[in-house]
Amino acid sequence: MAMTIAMDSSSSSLLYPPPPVSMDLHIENRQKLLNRFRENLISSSRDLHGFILLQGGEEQTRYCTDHEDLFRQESYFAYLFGVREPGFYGAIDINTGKSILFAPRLPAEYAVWMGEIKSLSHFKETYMVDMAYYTDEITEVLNNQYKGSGKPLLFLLHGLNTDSKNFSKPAEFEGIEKFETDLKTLHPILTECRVVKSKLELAVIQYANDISSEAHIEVMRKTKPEMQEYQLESIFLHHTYFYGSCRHCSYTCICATGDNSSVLHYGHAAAPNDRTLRDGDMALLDMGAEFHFYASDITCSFPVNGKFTSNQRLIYNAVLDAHDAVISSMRPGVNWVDMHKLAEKVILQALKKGSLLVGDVDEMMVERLGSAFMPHGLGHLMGLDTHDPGGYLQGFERPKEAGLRSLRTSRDLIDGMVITVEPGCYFIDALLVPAMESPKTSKFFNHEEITKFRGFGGVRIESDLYVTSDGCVNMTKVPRKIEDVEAVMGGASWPIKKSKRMKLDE
Ligand SMILES: [Mn+2]
Repeated sequence: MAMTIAMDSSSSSLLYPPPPVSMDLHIENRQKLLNRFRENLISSSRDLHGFILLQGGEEQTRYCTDHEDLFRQESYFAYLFGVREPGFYGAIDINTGKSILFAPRLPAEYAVWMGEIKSLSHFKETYMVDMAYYTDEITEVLNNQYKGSGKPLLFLLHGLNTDSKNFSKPAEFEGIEKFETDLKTLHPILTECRVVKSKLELAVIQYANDISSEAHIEVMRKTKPEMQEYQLESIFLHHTYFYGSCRHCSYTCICATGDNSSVLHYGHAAAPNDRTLRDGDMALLDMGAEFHFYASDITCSFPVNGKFTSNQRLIYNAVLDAHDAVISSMRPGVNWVDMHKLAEKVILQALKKGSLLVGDVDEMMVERLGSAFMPHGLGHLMGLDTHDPGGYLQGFERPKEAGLRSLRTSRDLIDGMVITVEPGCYFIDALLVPAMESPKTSKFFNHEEITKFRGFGGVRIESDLYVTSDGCVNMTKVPRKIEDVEAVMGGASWPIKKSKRMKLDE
């Protein structure tokens, strides 16, 4: 039942529909958690009894209406059980290792409006768990399964998401007072399980990357001045859904052109990708499709008319050099803050070479000048969530310096981590003006040159990398070099075929 998702690199498109993802992926995830959980209990001299219990996501309606937003499973629950329907609970018996799903008991009228009511045996088989019951049987089932003494112990999920500052919601159900509960043990162990990806997870993330890479290329080829930003978004969404069966994106598409490309989170409801593309603009497109709960997160930057100007070249190559320098330095044990600083340094050096900055780059680094051009972090862990949890270990403090405090992780790299590399260089008045006026950093600016870049927007280049034992692998397959971007925008195939010229009839 091992999943085989492979891209035929000779064809321009993936085969569709994609093969189903095997639930072995989630069986492995549960086994990994169970092993680590047992080790943790043993090392703290606790009994190997009780249940890990998670509550899956619930359906939400739009405000006071009955309009149901398309459901997407909660990520920790998806990691362990792969269940796509709302209203479920899932348990793992720590003693026996058995997995139990609890499905909602649906009313008879569900069959009229929503379709067939699926049986418990259907869920047991589909999701490859040991047992399936209804959610109104949780108390009874867990009491019957429990072999320890006293009240059965439930390990519930409660802990901080260091990106959103929100807490995950521990399971709640009628009768929970009949159990002992532990809110502390599960979250750090389960989060750490998610940090290192299995081969099966990597294959799914690779699929999301392949289809999103293809879609980015499709957008590049179709982009022309006078189009609307949302049309680029639409091409991406169509390609990933039509050819890749990706019904969700990992995040809202950022389709920024011209000065908008310096707005880091452009594309939201108040800035809805609705500008007209102008000849001479740069485009910055940050878009990634989600497949079987797993994310991709890719940014391409290019001139909308297909030809880089010398100013665009300067900024683009500064960012590309930073992107490539980081990727060549990544391997287990390398610290992410150091990678961020490396990217900043490469960008500052390029800006100095391009006469936008003057002075000593090491001095600029001391004054944190890099953050005036790249205020965001270099990259983040990625998996079931675009910003995957686990970036900061418990008790670990965020850096406080400008730029570094935006980092979503400060960790050392580990074999099997998936992390984005997304350096950027932006001309943001709200940052540049104070830096140009500050007595500490004013001297570094060639004020006349910098002025020419006001309104330029920005460039970001973002790829998804997984860390291997001796380096890393780039999962994102889009043209990056200027000549390749221009060639693909001009209609060349990608990957550009370097085959020998065929002998044709003369
Ligand atoms: Mn990203």
